[in-house]
Amino acid sequence: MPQTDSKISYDKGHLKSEELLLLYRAMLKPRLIEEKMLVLLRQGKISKWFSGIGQEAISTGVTLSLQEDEYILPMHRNLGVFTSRNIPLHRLFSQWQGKASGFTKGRDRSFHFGTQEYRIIGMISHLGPQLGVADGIALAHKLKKEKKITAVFTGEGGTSEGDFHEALNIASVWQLPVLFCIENNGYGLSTPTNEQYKCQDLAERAAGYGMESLILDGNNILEVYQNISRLAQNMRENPRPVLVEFKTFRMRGHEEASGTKYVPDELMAAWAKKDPIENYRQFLSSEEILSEDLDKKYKAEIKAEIEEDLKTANAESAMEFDESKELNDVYENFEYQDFAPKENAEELRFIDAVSQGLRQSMQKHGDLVLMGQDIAEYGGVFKITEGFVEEFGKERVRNTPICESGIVEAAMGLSIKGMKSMVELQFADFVSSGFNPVVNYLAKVHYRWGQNADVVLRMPCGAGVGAGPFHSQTNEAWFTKTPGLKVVYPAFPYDAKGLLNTAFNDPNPVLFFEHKALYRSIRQEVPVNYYTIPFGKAAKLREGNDVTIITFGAAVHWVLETLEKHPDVDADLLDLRTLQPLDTKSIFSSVKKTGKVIILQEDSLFGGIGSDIAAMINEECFEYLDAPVKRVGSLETPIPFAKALEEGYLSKAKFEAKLLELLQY
Ligand SMILES: Cc1ncc(C[n+]2csc(CCOP(=O)(O)OP(=O)(O)O)c2C)c(N)n1
Repeated sequence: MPQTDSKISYDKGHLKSEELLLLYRAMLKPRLIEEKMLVLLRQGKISKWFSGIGQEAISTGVTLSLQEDEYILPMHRNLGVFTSRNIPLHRLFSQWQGKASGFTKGRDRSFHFGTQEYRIIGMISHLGPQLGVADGIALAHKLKKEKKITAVFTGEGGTSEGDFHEALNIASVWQLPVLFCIENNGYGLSTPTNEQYKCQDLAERAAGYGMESLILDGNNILEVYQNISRLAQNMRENPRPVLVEFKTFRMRGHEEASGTKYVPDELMAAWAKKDPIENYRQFLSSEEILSEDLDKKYKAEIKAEIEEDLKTANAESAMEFDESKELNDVYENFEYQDFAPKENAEELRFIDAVSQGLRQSMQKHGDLVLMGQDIAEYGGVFKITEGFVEEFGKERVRNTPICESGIVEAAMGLSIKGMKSMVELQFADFVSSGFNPVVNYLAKVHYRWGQNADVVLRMPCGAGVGAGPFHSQTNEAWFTKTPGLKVVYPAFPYDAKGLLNTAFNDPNPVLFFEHKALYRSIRQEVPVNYYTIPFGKAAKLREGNDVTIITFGAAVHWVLETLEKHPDVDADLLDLRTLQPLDTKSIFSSVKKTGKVIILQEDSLFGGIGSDIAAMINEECFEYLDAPVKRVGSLETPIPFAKALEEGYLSKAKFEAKLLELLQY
């Protein structure tokens, strides 16, 4: 190897001069952009900057090793991913300035965006969730036999999150072609590695998941590029996940304002000598591949491009607030298509209706994948997917490890690849273990950058079955308050089937609540054909003039029992069926007619949807009211196990008295 001042030893292998130069130029571009950004930051022209200076060999090396139509999920320091995919710089600048030509219409900042055009799926702030999203994209590739890999980045700090462990485990169990890239840059914000993890190298973790791993010098572009190119080709042929730990260093603060005081000077100085660009420049010049003139030419060209594109971005006007545009982008547009029920019907239990709807949706949507714990051969704990493996195969009916977050994230990944999916939560209570991706990823992704999340979460929920605090919750209120989600809550077999079919046609994330106490207790004639029911339309189960009763789920049946006992009560009974969208029209017109309203919910009272409905009625129907709006909810305690305690807890016990009280008002 020729003499060089380089602190990094390079082996150019079979790479030709043009390729070697291309790699140099690719690293130079993010560096020069960053240098410009630091100036703009000092001038107060941009608000925040996460620097990747010193880490360029990883972003550019990995990106250039992949095919252009392979997905990459980068982090906040991976500018080189974006520039290596040749995104026009003015679009990046507009994105950082919150302008319309960026990727989020000013709705999200910095690198928090995705673009299908460039096959880049940006992070959400929570760092970890994208690791599971990469699993979903890779699963789609695998199911479609596309021989593509997916690369996803994390810092070493992010590897402490549960998402990392879940994603690696899922990828390994399912042998998904995901390249997990850890950029180990020494610090997570101010936390050094010895306060982040205890093993020698993070690559060791792969063994625990039955996965291969590799450690690479993240400052050596040739080591990165050649190894990842080879590995990627191999993974395309033999799909499997691989964990790569890139050793590198973060040369600037976590973000510019936070500084680097906590980093010892000697450490900084040692790594400064290992700068990936300067060392490589010296190597190329010692090899007589890069002349001084060519180097100058590259720099001048890139700087000119930066200046030109900055002008374009600066000239673009700032975003203006338009309420209807903001509201219109929360959900992907869905044109409801009505499939009418036919006459031929059979009596089904609630549970059979759900199962039949699911089966017919699987038949209708060839790309629909079901995921959940024990849903394959075992048929799920409630047996809703019994026989599905025989009919649809194990690729589409997938048992999952016990990792709700990772699976919701994988569902998101499938949607990025245009596939539909269902996640069966074994019990709705366990959605708390997958809460973050539901409320922060699925719910916000369409508003942020126009990507839909075509996911149905099935939520067996509710009390009355003596199952205690962790198998009895009806937790719809955790989701009805989050814009971007749809929430469906049927009370009858007929509705359950039709609404479930609609949920799979709707391209948005739908939480589908199924009350366990109704599964085997409620029967109804259900058309055997495939039919749909639109969201946002309450069912009027009784027509009356004295009082409006508003409810949903199992509570509908409690009301029906009460009305049986009191045939003289002349009530309008509304079963909401869907909570988001909410049929406010039917609510208001009924209240305006009767002048009295009682809202019954199974959940404990405070902060439930009943409170919002009551507030809306007060605002919209005040002058029509003959009595205060009455809310009835369960006790403000967790849900107890013993029969008498559970009965005492439930709002069912209070409803009759409250109704009669209201009628007397
Ligand atoms: C769930 C979550 N917790 C905390 C944070 C705040 N935070 C943002 S970046 C960061 C450090 C990340 O370190 P690392 O993953 O090593 O990446 P690096 O910034 O070093 O590239 C922290 C603590 C966050 N964004 N998300």
